[in-house]
Amino acid sequence: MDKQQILEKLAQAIVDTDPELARATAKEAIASGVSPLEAVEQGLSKGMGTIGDLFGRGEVFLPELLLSANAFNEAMQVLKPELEARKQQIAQTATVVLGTVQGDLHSIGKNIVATLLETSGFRVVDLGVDRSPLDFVQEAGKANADVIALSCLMTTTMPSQKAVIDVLKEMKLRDKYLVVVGGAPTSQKWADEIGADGYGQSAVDAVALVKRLVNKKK
Ligand code: B12
Repeated sequence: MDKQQILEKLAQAIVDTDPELARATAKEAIASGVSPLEAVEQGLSKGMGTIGDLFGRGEVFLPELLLSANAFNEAMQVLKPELEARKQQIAQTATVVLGTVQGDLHSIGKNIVATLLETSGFRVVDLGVDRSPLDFVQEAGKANADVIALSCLMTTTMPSQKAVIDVLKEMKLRDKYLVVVGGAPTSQKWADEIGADGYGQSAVDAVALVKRLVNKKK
């Protein structure tokens, strides 16, 4: 099976909500020399996008979404150690406090961002999901963070990203941190609108963005 077929099989395992197939195909990908990053971005995430579209059109329902998320996590158990094994040895000094914003329970994309930032040498404090604006600000202070990274997967929770920036401004802390946003409904336009320092479309973008902003601020 060539690389493209393996990536398609990974995506299909997510659409078919099949954890065994997802795990086995992830192993097959590694054994065949497919990069773990490509397996995540071009395989698993594509499948997740497809099931999300089917859900959006009312063709599948919440239980299927949950099962797809489960299959995704199964495959990640194989791929995460492979990503970590490729960890870059260049020591980064920056600390990133990352979480999904208030009202939003989606964690898969955030977890990938956390893994890639870590494997690129950043110190990551993962706050989990559904965290209030004040939580972000307080935890950033405790961690002596350089960057606050906000994940959001629903149009309805986008205002929670803005709320973090508003709280930072109110507390006169806005200049202390770089704030980056991401998640499917967000965009560069949105980042500009709420006064964030940057937007990343994918976990790979998130790493490039944080590197660029941190180096610029030094
Ligand atoms: C999986 C999923 C779930 C799972 C989540 C499991 C989990 N542990 O995360 C479950 C089943 C729990 C779920 C629940 C719900 N969901 Co849901 N879900 C999805 C789905 C299908 C995929 C999301 C995902 O994991 N994608 C894969 C990852 C890898 O991609 P990603 O998250 O976009 O992350 C990448 C980038 O965005 C970026 N990124 C992410 N974060 C950040 C942060 C920064 C700083 C940067 C730079 C980059 C970055 O990097 C990541 C990797 O490349 C989406 C559809 C979609 N197309 O997004 C719907 C979707 C987000 N859900 C939706 C809905 C409606 C819900 C529910 C309300 C359903 C319900 N009726 O209960 C609940 C909400 C619960 C809540 N309060 O949050 C809607 C949202 C609609 C809207 N208003 O915008 C969507 C779009 C589906 C749809 N088409 O209608 N969901």
